[in-house]
Amino acid sequence: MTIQTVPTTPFAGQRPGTSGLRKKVTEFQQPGYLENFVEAIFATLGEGEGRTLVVGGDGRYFNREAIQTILRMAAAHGVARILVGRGGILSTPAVSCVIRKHAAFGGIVLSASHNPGGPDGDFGIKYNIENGGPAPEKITEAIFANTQALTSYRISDAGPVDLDQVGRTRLENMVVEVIEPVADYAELMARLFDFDAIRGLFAGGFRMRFDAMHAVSGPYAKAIIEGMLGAPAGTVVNCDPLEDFGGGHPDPNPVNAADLIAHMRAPDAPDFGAASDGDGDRNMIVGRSIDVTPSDSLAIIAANATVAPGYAGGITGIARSMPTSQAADRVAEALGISCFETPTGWKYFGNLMDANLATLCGEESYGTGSHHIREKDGLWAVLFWLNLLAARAKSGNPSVDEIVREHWARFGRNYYSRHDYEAVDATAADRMMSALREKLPELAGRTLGRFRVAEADDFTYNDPVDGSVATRQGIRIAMVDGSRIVFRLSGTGTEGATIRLYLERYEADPARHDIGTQEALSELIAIADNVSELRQRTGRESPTVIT
Ligand code: VG1
Ligand code: CO
Repeated sequence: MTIQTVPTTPFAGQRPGTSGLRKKVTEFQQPGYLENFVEAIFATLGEGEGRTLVVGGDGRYFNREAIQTILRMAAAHGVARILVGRGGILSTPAVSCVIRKHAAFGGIVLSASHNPGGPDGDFGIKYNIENGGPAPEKITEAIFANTQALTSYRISDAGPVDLDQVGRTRLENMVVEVIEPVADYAELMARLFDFDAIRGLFAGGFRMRFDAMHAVSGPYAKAIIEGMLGAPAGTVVNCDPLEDFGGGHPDPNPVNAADLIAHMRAPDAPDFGAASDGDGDRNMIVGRSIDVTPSDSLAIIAANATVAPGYAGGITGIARSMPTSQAADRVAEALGISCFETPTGWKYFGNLMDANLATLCGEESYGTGSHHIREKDGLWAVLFWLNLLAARAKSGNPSVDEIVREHWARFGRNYYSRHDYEAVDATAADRMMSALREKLPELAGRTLGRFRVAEADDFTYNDPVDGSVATRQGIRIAMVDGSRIVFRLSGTGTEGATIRLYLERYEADPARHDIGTQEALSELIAIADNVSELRQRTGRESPTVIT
């Protein structure tokens, strides 16, 4: 066993995006590609003999190979102890949980989340810091700078480590501890939610369908929902993580989880439907007639937070990403707490939670979470809804649809939709964004259709905790009546550019809460196209995906 120093040259394009470095598997398979990025992580962390790290992934194709490489490189960089999920499996929220619980120095998450997997699919790698959250921009930028300056990487020639046996082994001087992926996470969930009440709900015949989409939340959902909460076997479906997610797109939205939606609309539909994504940090909540928007889910969780034991003392604040609807802002106002607006990506929530300024956080992209960890957490959101339904069961027959309708009746409804234009020509997308940026100064005060523009800008975030500034985080056109049009380019795609158009309109009147979402937003959709010339510039007639 020796530690080798292997000469290398930089690869272009290793700048982490919204959530780590995501590329085609074939790109990661190039000799030195993964090694360079991991070397850049260690170079950024600096010397630190004696540290504990955590590593795990969503089980997608290349996960096991990548973990063996990372273990051999960690051993070569003086890491004292590394915790790795059995089979190389750890959901993103579980990594965050394990880092915090075991006071690790940080962790490496292997996932491309909602992007498809398999030999022709995507792979990804992300570094999380000691609070359990994604590294902030100053660290990801330092990692990128290091990828461009490398001349060699260090790696042990020992191994491979048996990832399938729980227990301790050694690689060089480093202790490798293979842990049960679900244990620490399940223990945390049991402390946050009223498991007795949820058990009672299932015992009373309440039926649920959890679609794990052949991805990493399967083992977690099965152990907790069927194992600990007593839901009947078969409640959790598609629960074995597959290297290619069964050929599907592990993204829990009504388009990609169409099978779940079909089950929820069938005559014998269960009471409650839920799904999660590739790495288990996203969630979708589905009732018998309503697919709950993630923005509404955040607002509803906030309005009802105290039903769950973990939040019985109330919440200090809410944070949402800028494109997420303003439904949560109304709840924050009613509760007399702050609502923060951050750029897209969970890394911006970490400081707010560390400073206890925000308890709950959410994104329109099916991401919800709280300060229990520092990642969004799919199963957590599902357990919150189960806890809420169990609490409501005490005073009648609970239903997701009723809870949503009651919420709209009290706070008004924020009609909301996201239109994605995927794999668009990158130059055309950049030109569209630049042209929009140039138009911004003249938009304020203008009348567009029946809307008047209150404000138009390219979102800048000033972090209230560390004073850091993030610029160019998305173009917002805010109307006087609270409606909004937002444009962003995705930072997680691996092909061309993905344009995201976010649309929102507020409706206070309960008599008008039953309009189809696209219909309710149709005027804004037309205005968005006019202002941006999106169709003309991209040659696309319609979005690739509407959620
Ligand atoms: C997308 C979502 C964003 C989310 C990110 C990571 O980013 O819009 O809200 O935080 O994915 O989610 P982008 O830059 O493509 O819009 V996950 O579940 O893929 O880690
Ligand atoms: Co994810």
